[in-house]
Amino acid sequence: GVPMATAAPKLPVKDTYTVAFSQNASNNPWRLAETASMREEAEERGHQLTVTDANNEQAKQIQDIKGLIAQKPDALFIAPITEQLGNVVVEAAAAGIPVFLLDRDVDNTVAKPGEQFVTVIVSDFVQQGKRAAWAMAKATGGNAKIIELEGTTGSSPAIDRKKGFDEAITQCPGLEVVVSQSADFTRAEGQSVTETLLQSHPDATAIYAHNDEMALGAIAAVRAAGKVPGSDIQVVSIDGSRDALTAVDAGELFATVESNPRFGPRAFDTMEQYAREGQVPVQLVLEDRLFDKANAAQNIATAY
Ligand code: GYE
Repeated sequence: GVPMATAAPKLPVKDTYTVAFSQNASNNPWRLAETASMREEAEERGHQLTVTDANNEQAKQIQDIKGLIAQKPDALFIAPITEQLGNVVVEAAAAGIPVFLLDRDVDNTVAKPGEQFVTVIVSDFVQQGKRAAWAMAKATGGNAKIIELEGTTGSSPAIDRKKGFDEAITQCPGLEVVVSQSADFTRAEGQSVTETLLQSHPDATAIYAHNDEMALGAIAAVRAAGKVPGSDIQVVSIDGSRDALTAVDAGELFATVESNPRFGPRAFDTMEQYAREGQVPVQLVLEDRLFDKANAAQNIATAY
């Protein structure tokens, strides 16, 4: 089983807590859904929640976290931009504040779960990458020249979604990644990077995007290049946002592997359990679904 976090700073049992959340960006619906889930759940439970937004800038996130540490919250949630944020997690631990990582990890040689931070609550990003590859095999009949749009360089989902996809396609000799480039998890870069890559790789027949926002930008670029998304170019991505489910239903996106952003209930359950029991597993993995033509439409109404 997963080891338990016991050596991180303790959290006393209280009725309500002062909690801080360092969010890394608010530039996509996934981030907004995560922040909303944290706020709703905090309010529901009577916890006081302070949220900062790092604007997708690592230097700002480090400053945000230092500022939050100075406020001495009972607990600190961090959604780190990249794995490079270990040092500031160590600072929080040194200040006696229990840290919980949300949706991305840090370099565990710098800050360890169960020691400098309590736990990390994530999806299985390697598995998501594999599922995206299996969907790609299905979409293309196992033959494709693939453009890969990577997430933010150095972020754990970008690293692991690439790893899982690469591992899975070793079993599919007809699937080949012809070029792979970061588009920073944003729709605008997804579009501009795809525009460029479709010109340098006119033989590409598919796009694997590490998140829905980049896939939606890519679909716009495919259309602008005079090609038809879903027939000339097959597109597969990860997240399960409302716009992506709509694109699946329209036949422009073949599938999106879910990466659930609604962390609030799990985050506060874990925090309260840590206070009560003094230990929780050092990693908590969320269950994700797959959205394709068969179930996209019926999930649009509840999507973010
Ligand atoms: O897929 C993406 C967001 O870290 C799991 O980050 C998260 C990813 C998510 O910007 O849309």
